[in-house]
Amino acid sequence: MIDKNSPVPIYHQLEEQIKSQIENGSLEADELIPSEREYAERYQISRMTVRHAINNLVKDGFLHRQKGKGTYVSKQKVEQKLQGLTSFTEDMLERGMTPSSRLLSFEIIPASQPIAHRLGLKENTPVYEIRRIRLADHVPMAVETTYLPANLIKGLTEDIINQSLYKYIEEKLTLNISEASQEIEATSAKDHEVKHLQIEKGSPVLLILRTSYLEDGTPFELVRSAYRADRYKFVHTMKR
Ligand code: 16G
Repeated sequence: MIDKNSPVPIYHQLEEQIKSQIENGSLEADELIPSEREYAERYQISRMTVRHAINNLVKDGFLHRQKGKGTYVSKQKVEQKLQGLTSFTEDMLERGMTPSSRLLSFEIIPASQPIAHRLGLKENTPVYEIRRIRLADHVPMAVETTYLPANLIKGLTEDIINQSLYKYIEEKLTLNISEASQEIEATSAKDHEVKHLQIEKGSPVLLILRTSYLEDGTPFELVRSAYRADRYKFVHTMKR
């Protein structure tokens, strides 16, 4: 409840209260929250204070406004742990979500200099270029472009790519995926990402560039993924 004698500002107390209602499920995703007037009456506080709290929750992505309708609870972000090298399919299954892909293009191309360099290949060596939208419970989460040396990751088909690339590499090709190095950068979505991720122009995306290696140290993939920043966050634990 709200404690008017507390040194904690009232707007902040209300913010925390709404946040815990979202966390414990008493306010669900896509639910319309009470109006400013209702909150003001319920807690005997000013509408300005309510607005302050709600504005902050909108800014932090817990709530969103719909013109002429009201303020709704946003879908909470998918948390992706940065420990462990996992595939998109594994990540989503672990969360109880259904992974799927929409293939945008799939071809073999000669590797450009920067791609060849990162994959430890000679320029123009044939590589698969795979562009797919990755979805969780049918909601687009990321646009991913993957480059794989064609004479190492053999026999790829659309069917395989529509399921799990890592599963194919490990189970069918019996290659041991070992480690990856990754860069994460914040940018605003490019036009094609806006379209494929169904987000608004200028929305933030998390850009990930990953090079992954087999057990013997051979680089086997170079991936550029653009994740929706409104639905995804990366978490990791640090030991000292
Ligand atoms: C993830 C990986 C990507 C990998 C893919 C395989 C990141 C940033 N990227 O999306 O490197 O190729 O999983 O997924 O996590 P799949 O086995 O489901 O095809």
